[in-house]
Amino acid sequence: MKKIIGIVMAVIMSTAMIFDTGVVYAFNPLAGADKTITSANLTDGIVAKEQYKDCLKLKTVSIPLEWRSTCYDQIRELYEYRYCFKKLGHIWDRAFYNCPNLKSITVPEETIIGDQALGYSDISGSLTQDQDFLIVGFYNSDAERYARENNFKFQAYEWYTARGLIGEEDVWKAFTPTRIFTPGDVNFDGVVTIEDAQGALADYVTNLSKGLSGEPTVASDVSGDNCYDIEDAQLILRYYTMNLASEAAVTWLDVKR
Ligand SMILES: [Ca+2]
Ligand SMILES: [Ca+2]
Repeated sequence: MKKIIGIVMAVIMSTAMIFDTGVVYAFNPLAGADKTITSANLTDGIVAKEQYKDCLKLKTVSIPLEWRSTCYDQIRELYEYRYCFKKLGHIWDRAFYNCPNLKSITVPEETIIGDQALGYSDISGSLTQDQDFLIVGFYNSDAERYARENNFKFQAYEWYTARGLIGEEDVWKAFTPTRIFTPGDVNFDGVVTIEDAQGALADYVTNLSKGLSGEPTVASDVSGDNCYDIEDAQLILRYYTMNLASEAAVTWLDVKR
């Protein structure tokens, strides 16, 4: 059994390397990070308020994965293993403010995200939002809440169970990324168009007639109030028409101002 466990762990750890390519930086969180870094590996349990603020060259942020052996399943008579991200309790307010080269971050299930912690900048002199910023996280997590309320793209991770890939007795759990949710793209074709505004309106009418509530996702709940209703349809239409009329890209922040 030990040998099998070792093989399973080796395979998973090699997979984990995909997520763990950053450079480890040791620092005092209260002093903030070195502003010249290009990558960071979050190992300290939290990211302090404004810790990476103004790290203009920062491109990649990774969070180590670690093995957690979960249990021996008495009924199925097999071991179940799971690997998870290292615990990261908080990414505090404006932790990655003014990091224009950081385009994506993967966030553990339990991490709480503070105000303007990700995807915001005032380098241009006024508050702006990186509309292409991608948050990778888990359904029903605070990362999803932050992406929904702030209109950032969101890619969900889902757990899956694999069995018998290495040893017949072993089960291991891992996660795999699913679709990317783009704010306002309710028909999931990758862009926000008039069809999304029409679709959102149609969803609202259908749900109203059936006495149902629409499902508030990162794509559908662009107002960020945890409801999918007429307000979202109106905002999607406004986002589409404002972008149509403007030469420069109009962000959700602009639309909601
Ligand atoms: Ca669309
Ligand atoms: Ca809404």
